[in-house]
Amino acid sequence: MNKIYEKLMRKCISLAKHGKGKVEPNPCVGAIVYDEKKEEIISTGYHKGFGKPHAEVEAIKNTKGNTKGKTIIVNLEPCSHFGKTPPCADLIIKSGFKKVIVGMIDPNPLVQGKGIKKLKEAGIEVAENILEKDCRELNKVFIKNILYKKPYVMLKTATTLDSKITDENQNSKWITNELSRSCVQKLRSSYQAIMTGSGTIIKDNPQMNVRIKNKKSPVRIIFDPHNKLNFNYNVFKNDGVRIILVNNSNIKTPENVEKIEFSNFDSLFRELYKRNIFSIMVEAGTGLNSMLLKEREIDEINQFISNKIFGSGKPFVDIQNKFNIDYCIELKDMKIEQFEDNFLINGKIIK
Ligand code: AOF
Ligand code: ZN
Repeated sequence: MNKIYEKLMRKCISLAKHGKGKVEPNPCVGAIVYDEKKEEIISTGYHKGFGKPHAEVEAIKNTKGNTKGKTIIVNLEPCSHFGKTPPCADLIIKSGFKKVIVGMIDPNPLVQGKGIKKLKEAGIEVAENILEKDCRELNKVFIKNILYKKPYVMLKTATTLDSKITDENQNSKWITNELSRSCVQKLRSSYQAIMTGSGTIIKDNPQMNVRIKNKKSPVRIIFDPHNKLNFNYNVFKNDGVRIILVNNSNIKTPENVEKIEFSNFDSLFRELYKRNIFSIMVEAGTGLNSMLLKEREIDEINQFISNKIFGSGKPFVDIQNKFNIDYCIELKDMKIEQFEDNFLINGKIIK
């Protein structure tokens, strides 16, 4: 039976993904009503937008009352609280479901197991943690947001085999190949914001936009606490994209630029979350990368590795005298992908 549930959970995850970019800071959720006897799907639904009905409500509405004795599959534990909408667990009980298949527990402190408890107490059979890893991956941003009230932060870097991001003369163009670079564009479009430091802007004058048709460019967060930049750099161009400058001077910013003061990264990220920034991709140089890694503010790394060795130059991270083999940054769930002669290494930071 678990194989069928896994297949249906996979479908739930794809349904849930339709809500990406519209539900935040809520999770992406999909639901399927299934007839075990007939082995067929009766209806599907997903959470379509923030404040809108939950996935279960949508799927149940689409059954037109055919729910008695049926099974419902959801990638997130049905909620038990009154939020913008009433508890889904109550609706499931009232609808006469026999079984509920759940992908993962809702980390929201208002729910956290209470939905499942409610269902079980009503005599409903519950299967938990079906494809849990995939469900957690789908909602990694929501999990970070709800537990820490901070954005999910992914660091992307492109290095040589010896982990350099520039050569001795600070040249960093064309470290990785074209395929890797188009993957970076895709990655950028899947994050709400992109963050870089003044060093990178002075060196490369990047645009930090997404050059894929019909894809929105992310919010630009510019880390310049010591006011080294001026507003002529490409990143400040008024192209309709939100720009947030982290700067401690009292300079007057153009009207398209918001300003935040910097004291430490923990409060910076809390402030960004308060300003509705839920996920950030960091594309920066050694300085900002190192500070963020040292402060353990990074959740995930994507390191593109090229088929070159510089032998000298700047590494993507350099935290002198801080870490050693007994106290180092460790990653889990490591993955690798190949782009011709380049590789992409991906992993999550163990906190
Ligand atoms: C579900 N199914 O489809 C979603 C859930 O403000 P509300 O009422 O929309 O509640 C938001 C919270 O409900 C959210 O933080 C998460 O815990 C849960 N989201 N739960 O059963 C859904 N989107
Ligand atoms: Zn709900």
